[in-house]
Amino acid sequence: MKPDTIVALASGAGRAGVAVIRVSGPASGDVLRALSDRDLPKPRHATRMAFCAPNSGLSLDDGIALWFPKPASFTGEDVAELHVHGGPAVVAAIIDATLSVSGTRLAEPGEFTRRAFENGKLDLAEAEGLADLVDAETEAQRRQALRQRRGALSAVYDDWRARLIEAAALIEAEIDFPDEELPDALAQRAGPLLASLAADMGRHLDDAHRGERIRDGYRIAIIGPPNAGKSSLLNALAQREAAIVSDIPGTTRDVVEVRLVLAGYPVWIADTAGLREAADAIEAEGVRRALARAEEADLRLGVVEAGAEPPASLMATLQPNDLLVQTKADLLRTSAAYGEYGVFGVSALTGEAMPELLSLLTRRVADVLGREEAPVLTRARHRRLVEEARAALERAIPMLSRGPEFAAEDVRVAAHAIGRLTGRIDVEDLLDEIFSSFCIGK
Ligand SMILES: Nc1nc2c(ncn2[C@@H]2O[C@H](COP(=O)(O)OP(=O)(O)OP(=O)(O)O)[C@@H](O)[C@H]2O)c(=O)[nH]1
Ligand SMILES: [Mg+2]
Repeated sequence: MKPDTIVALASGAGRAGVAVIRVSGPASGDVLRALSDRDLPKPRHATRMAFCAPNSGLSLDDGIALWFPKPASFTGEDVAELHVHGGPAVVAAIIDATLSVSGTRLAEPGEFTRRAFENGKLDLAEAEGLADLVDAETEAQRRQALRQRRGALSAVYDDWRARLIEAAALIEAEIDFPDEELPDALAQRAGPLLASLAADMGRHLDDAHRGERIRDGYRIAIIGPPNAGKSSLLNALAQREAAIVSDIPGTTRDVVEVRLVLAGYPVWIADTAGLREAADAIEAEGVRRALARAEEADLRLGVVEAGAEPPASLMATLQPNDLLVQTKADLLRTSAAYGEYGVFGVSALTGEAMPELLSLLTRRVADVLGREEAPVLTRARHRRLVEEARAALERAIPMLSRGPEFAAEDVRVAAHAIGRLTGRIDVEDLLDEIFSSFCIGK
């Protein structure tokens, strides 16, 4: 069956100098002819065009048309791009005109990218990289997304898959021809192959969630007793009144999050409820959320008032390499050191030592996220599948010595998980979920 020809505004919605309307599918050429009343433009050459309504001949706008005959197009189908003036009325009129051509309809979210995937123009990891590139707001996000879009992550996964297939072939050969004198014992050949793969996967997983943090943000949680000045500290870091400050202990109940960009990396700083025996059920829920957020965070910023001892509940929540700060340094001149946590005296009120605290946080974030090395896991979906593959290999390796048939199934499970990463195999169930979350093609 001939696929529908899909139409969408490819540039951002709203008023703009230029808007780009993209058309993909077998009727794309008909759309260009119907709107311009002339032959198709030369492929991939910007061609000036007067666009008019197909039925009435009414003039709609002057612009540029681009014609990408299949397969050399983004989707692999015939694609037309109409560059018109970016006013909402112009865009609406041009889209209406394209939809009057038979076989066309509006695209679903992500549908252009989905067609590109289905026509083998990009694999799933590359498509995710493209979606991230469109969403990238910081320099680090842009670099990471571009690498993934260009296939750096896919190359890693494809290499693993090829090695798994090689190991599976060795194992299957031994199952199929058990009596043949194979040159090496199976365990000797497939064993090291699988072990080195499991080690590579382990290294890939053991990355402090760097790729996911660059994509979704590094998470810092501010925790400490009530009235310590946590909300004031958040506001000072954010340079706006994000959280309510008052001298009543127990003011903050919900987790209040602010997004910052430090050293080019996205960072979420969360202010939380003060840790204490709660006075009521709502505060108890606030404390529960505070502890949960602290646990999830990449870094906890413990806060105590200058001169006060940090309570046991706070010290129990802090982990090695976390930071402890004394607030309200303007009230007191002494500064104590608390064991392994370097203590910092700051004042949200006067701004004292705030630049130092900010640069310390910036260094922390850059140290963790800033190592430019091999392509990294960027999504929980990838982590899940790589973990699944590694677990299968770890089951398979010791089984090899018992016989090939004991290891074969788990090696297949591992290859299957890795194949799903790039969408080489069996991802029908994932596609709707993945592509509907893409904002391109909307
Ligand atoms: N002098 C001085 N007062 C401060 C400073 N930071 C906060 N305060 C005051 O301390 C009180 C408590 O501040 P908050 O920021 O609301 O404290 P909190 O830790 O968020 O408190 P809860 O939300 O109740 O847990 C307020 O009256 C603030 O004005 C500071 O650096 N210097
Ligand atoms: Mg507060």
